[in-house]
Amino acid sequence: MIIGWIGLGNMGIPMASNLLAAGYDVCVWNRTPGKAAPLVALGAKETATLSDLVAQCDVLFTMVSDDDAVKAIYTGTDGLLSLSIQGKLAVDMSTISPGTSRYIAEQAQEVGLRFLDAPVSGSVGPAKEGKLVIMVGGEQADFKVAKPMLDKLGKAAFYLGPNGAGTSAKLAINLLLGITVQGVSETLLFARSLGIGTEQMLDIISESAVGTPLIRGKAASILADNYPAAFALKHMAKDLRLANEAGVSTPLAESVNATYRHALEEGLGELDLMAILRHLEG
Ligand code: NA7
Repeated sequence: MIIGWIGLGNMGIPMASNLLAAGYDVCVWNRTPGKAAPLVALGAKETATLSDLVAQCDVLFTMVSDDDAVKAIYTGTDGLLSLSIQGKLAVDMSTISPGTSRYIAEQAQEVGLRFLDAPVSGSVGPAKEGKLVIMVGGEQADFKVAKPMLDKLGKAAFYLGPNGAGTSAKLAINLLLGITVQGVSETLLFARSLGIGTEQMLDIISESAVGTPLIRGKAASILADNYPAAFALKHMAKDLRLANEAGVSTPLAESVNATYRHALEEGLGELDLMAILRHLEG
């Protein structure tokens, strides 16, 4: 089983590294060349074109930014579906709308490509440690084929039903993430304006019932007012927008969606989502 990995961003690199470390043969391709060096050093083979990648691989993983990127990879000119791909399995781990997942699955079926939507919860740290949470939609038989590989990427892989079910669950969990990060930010600012220092408040939150690994993990970044992207704010904004577009009544998430949109407009998109605190500080 030779794996093709498409998308070498913040998430793609550590995830593909884990498959290499597990002993899989991995070929890699990225739109912008020059990002594969750390993987090539671990034994990956970099291909110059998607066509070369497809010719050499049985299973294809995609981990790219958003709906437009996934459409470009699958249905764009010279995209995967234009290639000789019948009988292979594609696993899209990007976070995109359930509608786009279903659309790609339908298009894939027309050319005999099996397709799973399998987005992840967890950012760069869990990706490096192989501790992502993976939510999968598609045929159960295909999930069983992918499962041994998913087990090298995550600590849990949930099979949820037909195509679009994985991306639906991902939007739901990230709705909670976006709300939580704004909630922590407002809590810290509220405490600060009443004279309680941020470090003390973080300690209190951490020891309380609402203390979570997420908040503990962001504490150093908050105290240093330094937000290198573990999960870029622009991607969180995208996920909240997609959740909002699902048309379900979520009053809190709608308000949080607006905050992230304003933070994007302020130019904070490339920073970690925790930079929402900097945005709210004004
Ligand atoms: P990054 O670090 O922003 O990386 C994005 C990747 O997507 C990167 O490899 C990009 O290639 C690729 N990309 C973006 N647009 C395109 C198009 N149009 N065609 C092909 N490839 C593209 O994102 P993360 O790794 O943090 O996140 C990936 C997903 O997981 C995302 O959905 C998150 O919400 C969760 P480039 O290097 O720019 O050429």
